[in-house]
Amino acid sequence: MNFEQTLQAKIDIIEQAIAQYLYKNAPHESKLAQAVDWAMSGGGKRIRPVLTLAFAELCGKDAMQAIPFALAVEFIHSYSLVHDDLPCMDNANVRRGKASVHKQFGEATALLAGDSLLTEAFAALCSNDSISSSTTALACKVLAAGSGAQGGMISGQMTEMVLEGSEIGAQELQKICEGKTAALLETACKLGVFAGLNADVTADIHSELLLAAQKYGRGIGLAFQMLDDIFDLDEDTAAGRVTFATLWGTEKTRKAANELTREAKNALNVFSGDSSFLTELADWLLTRKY
Ligand code: GRG
Repeated sequence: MNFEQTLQAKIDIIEQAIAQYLYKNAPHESKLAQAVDWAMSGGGKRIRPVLTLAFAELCGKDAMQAIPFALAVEFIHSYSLVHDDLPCMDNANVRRGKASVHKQFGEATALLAGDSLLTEAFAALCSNDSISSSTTALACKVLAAGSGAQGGMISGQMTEMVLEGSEIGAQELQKICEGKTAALLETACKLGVFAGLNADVTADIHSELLLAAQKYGRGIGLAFQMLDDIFDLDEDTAAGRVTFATLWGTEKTRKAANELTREAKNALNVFSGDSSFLTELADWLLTRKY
């Protein structure tokens, strides 16, 4: 299989796992179930869960063992998009080419659908029977840190809100993006390593692998944001926001994204497994058009 086929095969596994999970664990109230379904289906690139599966494989495990961790990270990502679209945040009417959850189901239901996905993420994480309870506990901590307010996704979002309208520079912007975008991508990679090792993940060799996964996730995460900023510039949606593209222009932003991708790929050298898929994924993210 070539890269694109391998990527699609992983996405298919994830789509099936999401559908199965939601079918089995649908919220009791049917409007909420529909809103959760709406948030989870249609158009997401599924980059984060793909990363989790790929890192588990890089560490020598079958991707299927990483499914609950992959679902957990995609649930967190999806909840963040639902909440980010709310009228009190970005007030976005459209997400992934269709009505945002609050436009379709109302604000209160969208809020609860996001809450429900956030909660379900931790339930999914803990439902991994093939992983030891000590590894699951560590994975839980990592997911909370990556998505939370202590340097994680929430902290990036909050910093961005606080600094909105101020003349921030590249350093502050990078800090925001490390939280808002890169933290969850790093988490996706680290959870893959947890699923892949499923052993004493605090051993020295394992912490080296976790650090490498984190470096890779951070590098592709920042590059990912830089590309998004270039798209926003093209589409004129940046509207007064400071982004890498408004600060540096397209050419410098692309160069920086290339360099971050190069560093991300280098970080994979400490793994003894075949890292070609993750290398190609990093390059592919640079060439994506959406
Ligand atoms: C919890 C309200 C709240 C916000 C958290 C995630 C987030 C911060 C805000 C969403 C807006 C945004 C542009 C965040 C940066 C991360 C990013 C580029 C998200 C989009 O990820 P993709 O492109 O989305 O992977 P798909 O639709 O493919 O899943």
